[in-house]
Amino acid sequence: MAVSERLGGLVRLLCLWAVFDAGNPLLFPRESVSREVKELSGLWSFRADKSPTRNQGFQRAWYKSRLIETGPVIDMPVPASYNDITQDPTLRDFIGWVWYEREVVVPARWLTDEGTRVVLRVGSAHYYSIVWVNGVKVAEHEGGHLPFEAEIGSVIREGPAVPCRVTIAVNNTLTLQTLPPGTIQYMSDQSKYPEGFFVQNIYFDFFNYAGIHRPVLLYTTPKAYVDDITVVTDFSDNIGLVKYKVSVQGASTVNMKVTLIDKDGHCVASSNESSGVLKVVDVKLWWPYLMHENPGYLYSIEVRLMDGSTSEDVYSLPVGIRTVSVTSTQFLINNKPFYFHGVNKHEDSDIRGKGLDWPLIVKDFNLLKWLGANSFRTSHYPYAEEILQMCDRHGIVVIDECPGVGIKDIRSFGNASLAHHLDVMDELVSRDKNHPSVVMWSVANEPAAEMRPAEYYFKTLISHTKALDPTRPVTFITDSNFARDKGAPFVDVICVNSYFSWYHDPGHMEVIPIQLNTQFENWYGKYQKPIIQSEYGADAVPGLHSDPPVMFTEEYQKAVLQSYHDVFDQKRKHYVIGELIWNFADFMTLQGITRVVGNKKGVFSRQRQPKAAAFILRERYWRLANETGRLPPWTKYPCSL
Ligand code: GCB
Repeated sequence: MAVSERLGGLVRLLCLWAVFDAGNPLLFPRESVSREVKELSGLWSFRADKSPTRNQGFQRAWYKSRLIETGPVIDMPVPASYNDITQDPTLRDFIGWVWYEREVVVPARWLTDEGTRVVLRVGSAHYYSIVWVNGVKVAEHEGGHLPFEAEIGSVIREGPAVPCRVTIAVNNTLTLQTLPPGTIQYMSDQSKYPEGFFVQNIYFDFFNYAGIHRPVLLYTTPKAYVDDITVVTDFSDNIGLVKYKVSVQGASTVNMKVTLIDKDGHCVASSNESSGVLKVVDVKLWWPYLMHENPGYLYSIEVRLMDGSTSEDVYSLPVGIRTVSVTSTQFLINNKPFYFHGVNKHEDSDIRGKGLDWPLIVKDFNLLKWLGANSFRTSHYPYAEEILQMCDRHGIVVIDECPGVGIKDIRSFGNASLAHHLDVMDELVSRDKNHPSVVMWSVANEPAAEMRPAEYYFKTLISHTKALDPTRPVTFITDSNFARDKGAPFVDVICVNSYFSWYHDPGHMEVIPIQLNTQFENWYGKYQKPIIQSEYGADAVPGLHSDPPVMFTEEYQKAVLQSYHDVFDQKRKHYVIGELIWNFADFMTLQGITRVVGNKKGVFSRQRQPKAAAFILRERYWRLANETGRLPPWTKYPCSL
């Protein structure tokens, strides 16, 4: 390897010195010799505040005593959406504050050992949350899908109630300034509506599930602790480069040992500095699933702090060494062209709604692999960190989307909305920056980008995101309406959704080749940027059949996909770099005349059974994967996984 090439990698990395500094760092809680984790998953007490103003809980200070002392409570599982847990339709469609409470026995040592920090962390709650411990407010957070935490050591030591009481109030109301936005509409005509009737209007196509969706837990660290780690990787020939930066809280000077460890447990590089570049000889790169015989290779970087006393902190972070870049016609991972053959998903299932559920997560990964999908987009919000960790390990490539969905009202382009959107991007990048699977940020889905303020809004949002993370491309997802291209000049990759022969020219599949060709030529012609078909598809009610195909049957869904695929095959020779089906599985939506118990564009049913389209997609994706010619024979389709 030429010396200049090696230096090239180093210089590239050193230029990234100032990145990733925004956002409140929240390392994923991991156990280590210095850190304990106590999960609070299970049954919590629950009450929805059904008072007309939804404010009784605050007026009567429900957080000050046990919830059961201020009124009736029911059992509520955490994590889970509360909407589908009971038989009560008013709870399914509830808008306003709900109250959760759980008592926890905190290990005595956590209370007596002043050198231990005790942190309460909520993986995500929809959408506005306030948290009290023993009646003392410890945290307030706006927005779902992202974690927040509070150090509670001083509160639990003050009046060591046994057990200690955690109360969380969560409000799912959406306004013009929230993400996603929504409006509350009161109907005061009492000849038509009952007294106090109001609805939550939303401008997105999934059920507005609410509650505590991801695990709540307590974890400990020593007083001096690893607060954040940022890792950026590169390579040159067989040398891997891991640029890292560790931030420490709770001590002005500490001794540090940073070690990079391979999968077999061998130390491959180390340092005593809080930032620097670790070099890995004979590097094993992180490769996507089906692009390499050994996908998802992870090292781990172990940070060990010694503050001179006996207590030390140890934190280990998985690290995949890979690069991402974009040309005018290609998406490159490790300098090799990568074609996205994948899906759009939702966090959605029967009963649990958006609650994190391990059996579902593992089933979905098995289905992704069966399908031959190498990627997905986290439509339309950040998914659980546990899911991204699976992607890292299995080599599933991710387009990581923020909850900027349904920005349709001109009032949602104001300064307050933009400021919140920027904060959410800070939180998202801060949470997900170290995942090798995350290769691109998506700042919004199908906003009304033809509106006047949209240009300033998206220019600011996209440039802010690029400044946060110069190592990954940025996109925003547009529909095929060419008038909505206001964000396109600023993005690195154009992502277009279209539903030809469905929302337009319903039943006329003969328009697909013409309209899809026009779509691609327009966008590429104007912007000369690579394009991903980020959504396409058709609803199919499982088991509904018709030949010749008609809308809503499995045959129609299959035929729409095949027509799209013909055009993709022409365009992927030039500038189309990916195709993501809408959707992986059927999912729940608001009730409405276009939805028969939810959106049925899944290639799997909501219960994860394949429709005819799944087999079409499976054949195609394995064929596309085999074209790379880099798969060992045993991974070739058909195979048993
Ligand atoms: C879209 C949206 C997605 C919808 C889908 C549909 O363009 O991005 O959220 O669910 O269309 O099925 O209408």
